[in-house]
Amino acid sequence: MSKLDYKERIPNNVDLSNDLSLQRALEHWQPKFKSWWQDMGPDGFQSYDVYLRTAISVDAAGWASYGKVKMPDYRWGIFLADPVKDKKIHFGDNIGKPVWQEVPGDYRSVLRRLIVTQGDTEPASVEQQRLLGKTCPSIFDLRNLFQVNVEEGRHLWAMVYLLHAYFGRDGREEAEALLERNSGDDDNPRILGTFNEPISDWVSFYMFTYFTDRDGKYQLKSLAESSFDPLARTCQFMLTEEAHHMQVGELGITRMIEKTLQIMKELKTDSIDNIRRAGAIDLNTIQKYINFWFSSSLDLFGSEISTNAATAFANGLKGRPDEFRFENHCEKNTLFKMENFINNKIVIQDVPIRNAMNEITRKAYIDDCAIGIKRWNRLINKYGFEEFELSLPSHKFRRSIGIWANLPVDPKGRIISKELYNNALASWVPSEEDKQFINSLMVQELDPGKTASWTSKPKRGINNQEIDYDYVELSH
Ligand code: BYC
Ligand code: FE
Ligand code: FE
Repeated sequence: MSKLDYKERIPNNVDLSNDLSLQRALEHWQPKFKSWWQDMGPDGFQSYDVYLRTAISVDAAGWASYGKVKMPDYRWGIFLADPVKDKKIHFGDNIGKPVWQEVPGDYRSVLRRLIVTQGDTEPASVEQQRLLGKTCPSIFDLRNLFQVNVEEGRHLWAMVYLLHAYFGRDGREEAEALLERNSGDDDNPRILGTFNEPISDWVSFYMFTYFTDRDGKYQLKSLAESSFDPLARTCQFMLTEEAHHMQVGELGITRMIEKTLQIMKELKTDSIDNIRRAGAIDLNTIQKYINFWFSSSLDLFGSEISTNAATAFANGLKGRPDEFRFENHCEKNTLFKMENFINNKIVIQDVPIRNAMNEITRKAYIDDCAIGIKRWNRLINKYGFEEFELSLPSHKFRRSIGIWANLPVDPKGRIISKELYNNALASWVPSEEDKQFINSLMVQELDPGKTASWTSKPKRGINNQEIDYDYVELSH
């Protein structure tokens, strides 16, 4: 197990001090990152002490240390999981050959595209969440937001390290461009759709960390299988940080639902108006936010049938999440049954598995998303409101990428008329009115231990601290 070196200007476990030109290149990028963080990172709170965890080693158990840090002083660095001796390629056409420590010339541009796409999402999410501090429902939540933000910043560092260390001049240019594209920018937006959607309220933040960070989990799992060993090891370590982001989402949604149920029980009502008047969020509206962020995140897996995905698998650049669970790691002439939409009809088709990798990953993701839904329904039952059930909409609903893109499909997965679809959409995803209502609830609560009206108090503090501990120190 390697300890992380925090004495260096750029903390790392890649022996940076022995590669002076790389160190210099990264030290050149570092101030640009810091100035991006000031301009595009969390608005406000930059001079406050925040109770943050920082990695101290790269093994899965006990890697974190907790303490109060000002965000700009966070020790962003470069941490890769420890190497495995004599590691071999374990999927695709090159099974059994040694993994690569350098980028093979043939795969250079594809690998760079994957790393840039991954890298682009990290700062994008920080930009999307930039204003949320102004409306935090508690300082517990505020601290969680900032923890997620600094770690996404570190994920950016992870990809920038790979670009600088292995892709020469174009890598350095791509690293600069990662700070130049901006979420939602008309002229120079982020690469993937979801990362240009505004996250202007905390309901969206929880949904994003539940659904979109979970895409992160699945993409990182796929890249953690890569034959390009530095990429695999980087992603393995990123996954340990990712788990927390999804927990923030799951806990946030759970607390919000719990508050709604308490109000429903107290007032003996399921009327949307009554619930809203009491300052809570009706389950109907929560379902709409689920519909929005889930459908948007499904697009992040790419097309169901993809030659990009087939090539990436064949060449060993990107595997399936948990590749070891599959029997056949080559999948040369194997087939996968999937639905397709041809000549206005849904047909069942056999597709080469290699071309179906995006769909296979998406299916694993959907099953994972369903776990939280099941838990929330159990909670709803516990409060005695069995007539309500939250659900994931169909994977065909509101898609913009792949087979089902731009088809009028309802949340149950039925193809309907365009007119019906357009008229009903505002009842399936948050309408302007819903958003206005949600925004009216978003008031900043900074009193330690207190929580905004629309959510319940967490049951446990962070790292065994009291629930009303001052996770963000406001007197500074
Ligand atoms: N929006 O064959 P196709 C995370 C493009 S999240 C816009 O369908 P492919 C995080 C695609 O780029 C994880 N464009 O798909 C979460 C391609 O364009 P080019 C991020 C899209 O290539 C929260 C074209 O359509 N990591 O970490 O097999 C907070 C045809 O591509 C979209 C990665 O994404 C879209 N939704 O797969 C912070 C991993 N979808 O090249 C962080 C790296 C597709 O023809 N990326 N396109 O111009 C990849 O593995 C792949 O690029 C994708 C797409 C899975 C995204
Ligand atoms: Fe990330
Ligand atoms: Fe994340």
